Amino acid sequence: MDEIRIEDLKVFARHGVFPEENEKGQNFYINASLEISLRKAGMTDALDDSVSYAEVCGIISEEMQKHTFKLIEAAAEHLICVLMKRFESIRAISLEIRKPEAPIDLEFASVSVCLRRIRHKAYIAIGSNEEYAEKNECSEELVEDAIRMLDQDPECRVLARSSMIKTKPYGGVATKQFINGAFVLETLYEPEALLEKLHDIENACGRIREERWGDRTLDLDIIYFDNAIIDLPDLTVPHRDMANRDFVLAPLCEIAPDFIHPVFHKTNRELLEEVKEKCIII
Ligand code: A4P
Ligand code: MG
Repeated sequence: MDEIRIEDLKVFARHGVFPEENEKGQNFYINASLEISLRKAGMTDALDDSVSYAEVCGIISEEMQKHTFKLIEAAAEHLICVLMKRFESIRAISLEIRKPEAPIDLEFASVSVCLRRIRHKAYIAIGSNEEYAEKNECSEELVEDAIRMLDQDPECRVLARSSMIKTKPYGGVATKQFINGAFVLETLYEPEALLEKLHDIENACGRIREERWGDRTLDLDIIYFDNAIIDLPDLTVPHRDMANRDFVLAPLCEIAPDFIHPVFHKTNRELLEEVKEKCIII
């Protein structure tokens, strides 16, 4: 992949754990590597087909000075989010912040953090078949809240969503009617961090984990994550049982009918045609 590189951009800012660092300030040095296809700009010789490194340096400098973070980790995460939002053609960013004047009573050249973030696409199934009594919110409101919370997360953006459908409980444990849907997220989270984020949102929407496949205020499942095949103790992607569920595949077909399941090598449309148990209420 092509890259645009920025080396040792010097910014005077006030990040640090100690109050004197926030008051006095110090010099920080930023290295950034932006992964982006430069083929078109190479052919056209037009700045519009690339990313202006002057603008990137301006944004880094301004954001570093505008905010006061305790940790350079947080400053770096923030810079990456801002740059990814501003420049959609950047596929990945590696960003290093060096702090050579860090308050350490020993001889050292510099301390630094280096973060790398990649733009991913995750397909998420959403379902609810219980109201959140404490907040008096019904299933329709809960799914809207959850999608909004994800869209407002600095590391996520909802690119497209399906309509919501009514479905019969599947699996023989849940008793009440569900509403189900799907959406596609652009995200900078890696799969396990995304799952953690989804669990936080389920919890904020009153999810209590009593029994597997039981009634729930909110369920968010990762169906696909790019073309990844993941088999971890807490995470299986593509979702283990998705191919048996019309209430997952029909909403997915609204937003990605031709997406190919990386294990079964069939499109969502083909998988939907093969589902035997029908749960969608027409
Ligand atoms: N986990 C593993 N892989 C994934 C993944 N791809 N996405 C783990 C999300 N979670 C994943 O899930 C249990 C554990 O699965 C998680 O801690 C995570 O580490 P859970 O959400 O705590 O419990 P659950 O939802 O009861 O279990 P499970 O197996 O995820 O059930 P499903 O697949 O979510 O099915 N009928 C209709 N009509 N509509 C529905 O939406 N949903 C279910 C639940 C049953 N019947 C339904 C519906
Ligand atoms: Mg689940």
